[in-house]
Amino acid sequence: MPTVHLLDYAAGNIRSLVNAIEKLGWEVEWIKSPGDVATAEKLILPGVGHFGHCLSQFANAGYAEPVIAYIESGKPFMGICVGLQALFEGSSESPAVPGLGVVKGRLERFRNDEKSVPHIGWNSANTLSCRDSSEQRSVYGLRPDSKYYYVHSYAMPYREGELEKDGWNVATARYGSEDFVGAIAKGNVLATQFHPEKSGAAGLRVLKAFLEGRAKEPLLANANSAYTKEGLTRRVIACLDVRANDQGDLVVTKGDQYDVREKSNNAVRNLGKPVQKAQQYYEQGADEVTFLNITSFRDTPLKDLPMLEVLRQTAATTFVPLTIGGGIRDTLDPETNRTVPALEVATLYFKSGADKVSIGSDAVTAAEQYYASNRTLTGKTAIETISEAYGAQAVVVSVDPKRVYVSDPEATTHHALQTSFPGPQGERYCWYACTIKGGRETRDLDVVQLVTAVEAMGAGEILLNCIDKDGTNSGFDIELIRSVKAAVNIPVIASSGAGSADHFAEVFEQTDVDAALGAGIFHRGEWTVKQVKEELQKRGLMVRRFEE
Ligand code: 1PR
Repeated sequence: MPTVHLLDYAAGNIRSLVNAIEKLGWEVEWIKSPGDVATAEKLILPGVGHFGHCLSQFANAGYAEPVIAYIESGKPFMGICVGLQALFEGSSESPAVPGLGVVKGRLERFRNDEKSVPHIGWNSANTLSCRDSSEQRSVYGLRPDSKYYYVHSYAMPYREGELEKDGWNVATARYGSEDFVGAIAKGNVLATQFHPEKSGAAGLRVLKAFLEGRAKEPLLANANSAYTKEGLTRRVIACLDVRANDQGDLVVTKGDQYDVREKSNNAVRNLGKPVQKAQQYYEQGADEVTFLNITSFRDTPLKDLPMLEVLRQTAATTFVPLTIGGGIRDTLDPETNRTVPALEVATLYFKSGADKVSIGSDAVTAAEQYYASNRTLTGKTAIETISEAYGAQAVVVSVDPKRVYVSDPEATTHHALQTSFPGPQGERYCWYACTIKGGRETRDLDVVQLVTAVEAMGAGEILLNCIDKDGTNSGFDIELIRSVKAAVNIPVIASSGAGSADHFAEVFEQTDVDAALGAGIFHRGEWTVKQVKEELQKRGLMVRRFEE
């Protein structure tokens, strides 16, 4: 098997990259010390998270000079995400920490006045030669009708001609009104801001072209013009609620307003096997797959080895981002009697192939403490510690709100909104109470309080469920989604209630939500992810084209 060297110098999900390389028939060897760098014949520098954290670790371990010397030697080099950012002179994320300076320029934070930050999702990477139909040549397999998975808050702004004058071939992407560098290539160097290992077939094609040294080649087929529009696509996420059934097997289940037991015989509803279902949704074009371990509050996740195995097996064949939720909190290990910090629990999941972890109940407790202590950030919560180590983009907060109706907004101190769907007594207002333990306990904290607190703590995304809507097939709670979107700048995923492609279209047309998630609609086979995305495309909403 041909070999490629990988330099793993900082925290992050490196497992997916290894899986992708192995899937392409290559073997990974690790650079274990600066002295190994010169021995590599092909080198990949990955990286995810915080520029300063990554580059400091990198420099302190003595890698800066050998890597610069390696690049100058002319041998093939690829940087991914922070591995691209490292090539520049610096980043406003950590002004005092220098980059390698191989490429001129400094990264800047995306503006969040018009859009969510981080930039999470599928966007273009178009080179000039890609865009110019007279020269149908592809740089490292990049295609104008493909989309690639990005997740970052800082980017190299694109200013036409600036990098090109130094000989760089630049692929750009647009987020809101900002153009930024999606990938650069020159001579032996390729670097991508996006994650090829998480970009489905399109990303694997880029990785393969690098491994096989195919920097430029004709486009294999003409671009599908329906999909060449630049910009971030609407993300469609498939969610799998997973738990053990009464026989002890892990199954995909689905509740009606969180009740997952069949009315007829009280058995846990069994809708399939987690790994197979995830694979099926990947093949249908799901932009992400989320697993929620819904009964983890009962057992310690340290005992949760089958769930880790589900993740490992899924990550080996499913090259889109994977999120895992359930039981991410400080946990007492009954065997050693030691409290295992949430960060360690999350690390178990990241090492098994998760790209993000989702925190539910623990986020509510942390938010309550935040308000009780006059909005003090302790640096010790699960959100803060995981966000610090793995980056905000790796921390999702899953919210399980439920409606509380009031006839007068003055009757509550909570954020109440006027509703078009009055309560049982005709109440015209409602607020959304946060719950924990899968909706079993309701807290005196509203959803707006929760999301603003967790954003301050460093959460990178909100997964917004709604107990009233869950499993009803009646559409998303647009009022709830609008109020949460108005409260935060981080991306929000709409969840609960999807029953048709129209519901997905409706939530994207009527709110500026960043992604929409469905569960039962896909598990029951009423719609495939592919069909939903085709409908969105027909209605002029930009989606990622599925590629074999
Ligand atoms: O509190 O950090 O241990 O996390 C537990 C996680 O498990 C939370 O994210 C919580 O949302 C989830 N959870 C707990 N109990 C249930 C349950 O259903 N009994 N599921 C549960 C939450 C909601 C969505 C669902 C959408 C879409 N499920 O994930 O997939 O509502 O459904 P639909 O499209 O069929 O309407 P912690």
